[in-house]
Amino acid sequence: MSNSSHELFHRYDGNPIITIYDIPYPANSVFNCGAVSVNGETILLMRVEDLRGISHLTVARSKDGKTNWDIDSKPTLLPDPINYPEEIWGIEDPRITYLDELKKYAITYTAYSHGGPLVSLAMTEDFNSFERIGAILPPEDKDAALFSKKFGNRWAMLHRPIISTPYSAAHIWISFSPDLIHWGEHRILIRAREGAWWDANKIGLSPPPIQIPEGWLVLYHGVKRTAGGVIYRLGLVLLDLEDPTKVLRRSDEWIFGPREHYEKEGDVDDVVFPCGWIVDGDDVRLYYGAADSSIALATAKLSDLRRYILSCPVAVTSLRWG
Ligand code: BMA
Repeated sequence: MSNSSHELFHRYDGNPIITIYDIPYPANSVFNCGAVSVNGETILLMRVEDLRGISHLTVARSKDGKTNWDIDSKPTLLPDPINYPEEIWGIEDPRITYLDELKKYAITYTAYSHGGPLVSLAMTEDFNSFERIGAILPPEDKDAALFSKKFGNRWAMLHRPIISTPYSAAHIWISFSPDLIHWGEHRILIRAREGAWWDANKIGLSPPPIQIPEGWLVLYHGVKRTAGGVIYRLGLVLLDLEDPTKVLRRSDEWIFGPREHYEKEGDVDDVVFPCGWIVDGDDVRLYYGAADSSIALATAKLSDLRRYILSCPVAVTSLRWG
């Protein structure tokens, strides 16, 4: 029942829910994961970094989405650099969107190529077998997720080209496609702020946008550069339901940021990095990588998120090309 950004998400008491000690084979870390509910079972598609520093994806399943995780005994989806050379340095940070029209789950993930990170796509019906579509956006680009339905006859995707120079910043873009493979109509959608803001200079999409009666709810991360390193925090945006190129609202304050020890200390300190959230009635479960070292859970009420985003300022900046 809160209008305060500080109380929207509550950390689960049993955090972190999955650590490297839960992975049944040798690896360095487990963190950023996509999340979906399939027939009432929670499925996490987790980024696992191996002992070479190269990441792959592994599935974890749980009945209640909190405990008793059943983790695949070996990597579920390995990079395939023979057939997909852009995966030479691993696959990372999956976001999962169910496409009702195709009756398939679309997984957008980062492939780490010789040319830098880029956006790749794979499809699955069961999280056992996967159909790779391959690279869909060239480097440098990451933090991509699909909307769950078409607008007119085109799919839409949010993503973050990195193109950051002394004169430009890393913003969230939107692009459209007739077939999920060929993407165009690229435009800047949500701009990084400037100066001392928590989301100055570099932002990126976190989990896929979710449809609510008021529009599309977007959770994004802002990366603040400080003398002590960077801090990853989260904010909310509302996009128009019919026309997602329109930003309606944006939170000024971050709504969630590193606070507990497992978020503040790890392979990369001060990071909360969600790639998945599951809506179950009025309950929202947010699964996030903590300090690039473990997976944690925070919960919120969808009604509180809706009330909060509608209390946020109307977006005033020009949406097209800054
Ligand atoms: C981002 C991504 C994430 C990672 C974060 C913090 O650029 O690479 O996978 O969690 O940095 O290191």
